[in-house]
Amino acid sequence: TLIKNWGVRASPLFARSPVFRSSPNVAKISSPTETERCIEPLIAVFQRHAGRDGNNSKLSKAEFLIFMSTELGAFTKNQKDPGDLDRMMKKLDLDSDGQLDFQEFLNLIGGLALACHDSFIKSTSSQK
Ligand SMILES: [Ca+2]
Repeated sequence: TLIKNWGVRASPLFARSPVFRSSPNVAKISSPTETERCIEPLIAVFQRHAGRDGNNSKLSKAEFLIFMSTELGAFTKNQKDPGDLDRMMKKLDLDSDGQLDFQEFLNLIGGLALACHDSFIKSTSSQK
């Protein structure tokens, strides 16, 4: 399957990660690329926040709210209605299990990256 193939392609990336590099069977490996380096902190921050309740594979609603206020404070501050974060969580929770797994979390990160990219494009095109 596609996901399986992706896993195979992603494995050298994990081998380069400092977390996995300590493994004795991993021989000398070149340093990670800029893109590869971007992925690891995303996993780390997700696991750190998701792990508050002992299960680091899913963000509960309480963990999501802490994540939003500590990691995305500038964004959260702009949300005038406190119900906005509730609605955001509901929208991100695609399987409606009340928690965000890493894939659902990535939709949030991807959405934010897209919004940043769009505003960057707008600001650079208006400079011309
Ligand atoms: Ca979910």
